Amino acid sequence: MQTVPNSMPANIQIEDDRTGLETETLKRAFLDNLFYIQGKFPALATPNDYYMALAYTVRDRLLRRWLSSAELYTNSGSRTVCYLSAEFLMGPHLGNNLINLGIYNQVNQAIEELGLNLDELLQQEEEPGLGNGGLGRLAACYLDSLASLEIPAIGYGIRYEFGIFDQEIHNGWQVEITDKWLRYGNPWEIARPDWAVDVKFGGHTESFEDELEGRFRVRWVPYKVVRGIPYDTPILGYKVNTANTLRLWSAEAAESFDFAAFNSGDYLGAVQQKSDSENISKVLYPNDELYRGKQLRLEQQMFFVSCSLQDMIRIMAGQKLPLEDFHKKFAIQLNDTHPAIAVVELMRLLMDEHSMDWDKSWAIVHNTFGYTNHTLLPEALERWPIRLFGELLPRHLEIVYEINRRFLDDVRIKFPDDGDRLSRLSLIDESGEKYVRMANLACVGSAAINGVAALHSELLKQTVLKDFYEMYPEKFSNKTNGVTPRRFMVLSNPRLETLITSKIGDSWIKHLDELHKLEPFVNDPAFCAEFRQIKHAIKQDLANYIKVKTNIDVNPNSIFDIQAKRIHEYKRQHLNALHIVTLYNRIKANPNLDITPRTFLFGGKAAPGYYMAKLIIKLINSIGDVVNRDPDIAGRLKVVFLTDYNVKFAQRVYPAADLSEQISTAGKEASGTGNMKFAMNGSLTIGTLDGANIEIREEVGAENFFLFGLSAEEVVAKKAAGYNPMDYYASNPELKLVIDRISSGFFSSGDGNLFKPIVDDLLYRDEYMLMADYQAYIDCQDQVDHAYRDQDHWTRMSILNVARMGKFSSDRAIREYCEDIWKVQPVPIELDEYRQTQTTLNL
Ligand code: HTE
Repeated sequence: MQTVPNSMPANIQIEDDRTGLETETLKRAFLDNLFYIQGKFPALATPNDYYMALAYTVRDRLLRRWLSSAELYTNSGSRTVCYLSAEFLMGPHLGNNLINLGIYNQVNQAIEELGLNLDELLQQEEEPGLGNGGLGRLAACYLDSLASLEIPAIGYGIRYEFGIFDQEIHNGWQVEITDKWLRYGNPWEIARPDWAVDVKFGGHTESFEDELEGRFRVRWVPYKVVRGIPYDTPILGYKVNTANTLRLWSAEAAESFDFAAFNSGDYLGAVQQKSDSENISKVLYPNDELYRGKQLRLEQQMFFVSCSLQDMIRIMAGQKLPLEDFHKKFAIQLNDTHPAIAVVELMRLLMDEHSMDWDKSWAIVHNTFGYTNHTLLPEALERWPIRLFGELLPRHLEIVYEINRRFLDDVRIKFPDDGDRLSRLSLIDESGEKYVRMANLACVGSAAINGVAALHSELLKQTVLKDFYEMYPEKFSNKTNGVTPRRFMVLSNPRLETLITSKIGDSWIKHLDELHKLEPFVNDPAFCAEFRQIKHAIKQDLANYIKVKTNIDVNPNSIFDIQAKRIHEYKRQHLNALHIVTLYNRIKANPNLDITPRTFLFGGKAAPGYYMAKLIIKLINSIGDVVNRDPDIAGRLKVVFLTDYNVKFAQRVYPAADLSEQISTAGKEASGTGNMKFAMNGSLTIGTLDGANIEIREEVGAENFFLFGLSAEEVVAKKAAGYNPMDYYASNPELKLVIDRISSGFFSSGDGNLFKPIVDDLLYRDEYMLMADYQAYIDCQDQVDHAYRDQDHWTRMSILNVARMGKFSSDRAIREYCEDIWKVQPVPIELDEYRQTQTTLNL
């Protein structure tokens, strides 16, 4: 394969093994990587070896784009977006890179000719699960859109050694298994140890007079220093040459041994210090929307923020840009408050490490940051006890106090004699034990503040950030979330992609609004039939997968009714469970009931310490155990818990849904993004007026959306009027029967205590108002049942959902951020040819 056959004409060129896209070249490159990188020949190669060989083959084809992007950004000093996020839930890279490079079909062909199967190789990839849920996945979608729109951008985060845990279900209960995603190596990252930076923690501060300027300065004498090593992953845009960087920091000891401790004989103490340092990037905290004031978490935040800011300063120095222009070079977005310490750390770096004065530093800092809020839930609000904060970050506490002093002076001028307002706005909570309020810090330190859906942004202004809205109304805007159609349509649903493209061409993939061109096809019976066949085939695939994984038979002609998201009381998976029990009771009472067969699918992880969420998982599995084998049900209802739901699994699930459950208590789900992924794959939504559901319904049309339940305003009013969930139990016989069935131990082998915490909560507290929404939900589900019987009409609604979801592309969201907040322009990349010809270094 390495030599030119004699028969080949002399003018034929051999393609470069690292870049060529001909089938023969791809095959040669694949075998070359198998041999020289994996060190295997085919007879010994495992499926993982084949995956790795293919991953390197694809990575090679990315590198010229990546280096050309880096080179142009370096030479042109282009304005750059820095997306700071404690989570990036990237999902598998291989398939996405094949799509964005536009070489899926060529590679598929080459792999087939080698006697292998591309789908099987794709399944080998262990996904980097470096996030919990929507917030982390949003960061990943935004990186895809930034690159696709040719915007210079860097994603900064933490290279957790253990990402979100793998979920197993034992006897119906969730069991957490550590996620060893790096076990077989990660072909997508390149370590850059020469760009390592040091981060200080603890110790004390000393003031001194600057010898040159005679100015008051502060020196921080830390207790420990941790080194951050950057690991870079290329983020290729869709069919462009732009390849941006995801830069994740891994923590190491600053020196491999503490020599002082070592020489004094404390060998184990020295090793201990080393492993303490490495602990910082060891594990992702698996709580979604639940704040826990753990010191290690604050260390993680400070660690990646300081590494990232120092990296930006290094980049500016490399480009010979003056530090005074920091805010012109970089727009930094804070993904919730997890990186909000950046406001303080940038002040410190500019003042203490680069001898800038306060006013100049502050002018830069508060023009650099934007802050995105992702939740209104009070339990998610980050606030660090002053003592912990001051012990870990003594210099930062001083700076926080000074920012606060100056800020509160401004507040006094705008709102004289309003002490309550001052204490609400203060960066320090002084109502009891003292805390640093991170949302307040983010608001003061940012030029722009946004929520993630229209309702959420309005509620922010009326509730948790009301005082900040009154202080700085001009900072506030809405940026409704979006998701990338490359991963969540093209990659995950190739059959639908092919059908759509055959009708309207492929430019919808970059301009999702063009899906509108599908609307006329709702009147084309052949199109509708094909659309319906595709949905059915995908459901059959998922049914096969479920059979293999769980040995449960599910009927692909039944309604696939899916709720896939983190398990949370506010998301109300247990309301869905009440519906299942309602239908079960109806069939038990009337075995001949005329009911549309349904398969209830649940997927999602519970935070390991969230007892109620774990009990909800057990409840769903327990109901499933009874319903699935009750002969009276005769297969009309099936309940399946999809174990270990993650991005890879999600890509199978969204395309297979008929009905998408978006049933949070109104006002609680900031946006949701799964709701978008389902709808753009032709699933109909049953949902409340919450988050982005409202905007989805506006787009797809009320007649193509199953709406139920209290509005956010009604929820608040009902609470204020004195909500008593027991009233609903007492007055609604069908609801009473459902609750009694669960309490009786019917689903728990007679154990009437097992689900008592759920039942008691519903009857006596019901914070999330399941009881109030129950009847409306059941009525709406009955409408779904009837609607599904008219398959022509259902298909029509489904097609219109796809056709009208264009707004929810992350490209639209990112364009809005670029125009309103970041003020950045595209920088198109020309592919630099030098790699193939250059044989000397032009230094
Ligand atoms: C919202 C979800 C929204 C998504 O962000 C969420 N917010 C968090 N997690 C989410 O999925 C969050 C996690 C930890 C701390 C604070 C917030 O719940 C992206 O779609 O509605 O904006």
